[in-house]
Amino acid sequence: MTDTNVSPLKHFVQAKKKINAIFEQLLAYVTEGAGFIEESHQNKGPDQIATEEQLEKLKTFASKVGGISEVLARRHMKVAFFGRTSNGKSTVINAMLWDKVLPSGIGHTTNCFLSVEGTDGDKAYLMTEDSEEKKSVKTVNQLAHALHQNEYLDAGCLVRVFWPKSKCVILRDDLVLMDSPGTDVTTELDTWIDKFCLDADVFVLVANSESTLMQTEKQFFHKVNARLSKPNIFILNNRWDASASEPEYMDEVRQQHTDRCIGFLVDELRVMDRRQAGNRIFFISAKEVLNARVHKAQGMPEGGGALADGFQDRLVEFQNFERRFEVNNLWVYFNSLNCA
Ligand SMILES: Nc1nc2c(ncn2[C@@H]2O[C@H](COP(=O)(O)OP(=O)(O)OP(=O)(O)O)[C@@H](O)[C@H]2O)c(=O)[nH]1
Ligand SMILES: [Mg+2]
Repeated sequence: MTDTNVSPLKHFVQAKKKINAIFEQLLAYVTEGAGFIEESHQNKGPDQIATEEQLEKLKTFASKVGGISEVLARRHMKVAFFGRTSNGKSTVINAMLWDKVLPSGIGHTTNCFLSVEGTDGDKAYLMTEDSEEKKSVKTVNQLAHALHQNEYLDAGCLVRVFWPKSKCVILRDDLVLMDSPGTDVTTELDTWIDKFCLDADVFVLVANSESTLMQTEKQFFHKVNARLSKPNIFILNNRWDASASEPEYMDEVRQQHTDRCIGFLVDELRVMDRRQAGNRIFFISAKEVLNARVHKAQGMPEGGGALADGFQDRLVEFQNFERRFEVNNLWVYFNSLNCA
């Protein structure tokens, strides 16, 4: 499993629980205090302990504390993954979850929005927008089957997958990961953005390192950028294992991709500066990481088969992405509290 002992998100979850408890107590004290003073006012006797003005202040204070504790308790971190079909969005999410949770690959093209969030129970289930029913899922195949069976599903609808927190460390951290159909399969980009993106905290563009960033992918982010002020974006150049077959071009290709991604984030979207952009671009192989993690979870050696050259470097790069991502999420969280 992931190294949770040092995970910043783990500290965050503990801190969040403590803060919640403190605010709940504070709210109880303030509400009780305000109630007590109000009662003494209603009696209009000589034993009034505060002025009308002080009572009003106390009530305002109580409603502020109530508002803050509500935001604190409710806050989820929603991360949305986009990119052209087959770039590996579902595989990236599975790799982060250490398990084949979402269907991916041939015949398993994601045909609607799929969110994955934690449940305290020990059984996975899914919910569709059209019903309150919790439909059980045991395996990826079942999930894929359920998704294909459901004729009402189209690219614009959302299926929520609830996965046991006990099986997956990052879902304990109140994270919601959202998979999407490829940005090239529909022209409904505007509707998608309104429906699924306006409340996303982080966007991950899963690009294919075997080709360059496509216009459809860029266009999508231009539209997001027009609706949200400075969206928080990461770019994953996936399928980097392909570079192992042509090592002589690897550095050059990596530099080219990096320059283009930086140009996109800094000059085109203007969402960050060059220094920040350098920390937002990663070269990974989600498929390798997923396989390695599934093998490890089953107690088998990490590779479990022939590994392409440079596997360890790509694995470390994926871990670096996850670490940066966690730290970024903390930052987003505290920023959002400031605005609350
Ligand atoms: N070689 C290689 N193959 C990968 C990698 N990541 C994903 N794949 C493969 O690419 C295929 C498509 O991956 P998916 O994760 O289904 O891609 P997707 O972006 O979710 O595709 P859609 O749902 O159709 O939009 C699968 O067969 C994966 O095993 C990678 O890093 N390297
Ligand atoms: Mg997919």
